[in-house]
Amino acid sequence: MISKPARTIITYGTFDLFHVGHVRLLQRLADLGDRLIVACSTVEFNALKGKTTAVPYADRVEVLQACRYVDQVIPEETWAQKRDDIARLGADLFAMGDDWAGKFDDLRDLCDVLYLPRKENVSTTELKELIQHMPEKSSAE
Ligand code: C2G
Repeated sequence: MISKPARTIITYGTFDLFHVGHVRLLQRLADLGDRLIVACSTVEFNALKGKTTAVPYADRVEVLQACRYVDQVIPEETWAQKRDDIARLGADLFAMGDDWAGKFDDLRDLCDVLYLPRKENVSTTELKELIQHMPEKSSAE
């Protein structure tokens, strides 16, 4: 019986303050293939994106590695590495949340490209806002 070749999926992101929006995306991506690779943005690359992170890079990598849907985590250090990553890792599908819709269509000569609807009402930015305005102690205490 000839087994069908494993379908490899790759996605990129900061994954700061790992939350259910990230989980849902990774879960849906894992359902689309056999191997999910996540490229996690380094602190230096986030600086290029104009982003600061609350969680250190090594911790964001460890959290992603602990996620049941993720098979491999690699560093994301440049915008341009995607083409090399896709070729080197044999990715069949590049996918992101749809806040990036259209931004990576140039990769379509290398692999399928998919943008999935973001999970509503949760983002790292919103979490940071919430945390900053939380009372020190709950009124019940
Ligand atoms: N995401 C989502 N739903 C949310 C929040 C995020 O589906 N509520 C998705 C984003 O669309 C992205 C992934 O989760 O595909 C990671 O989000 P970020 O950590 O914010 O990644 P970002 O800073 O957008 O970096 O080269 C690509 C960049 O590195 C993407």
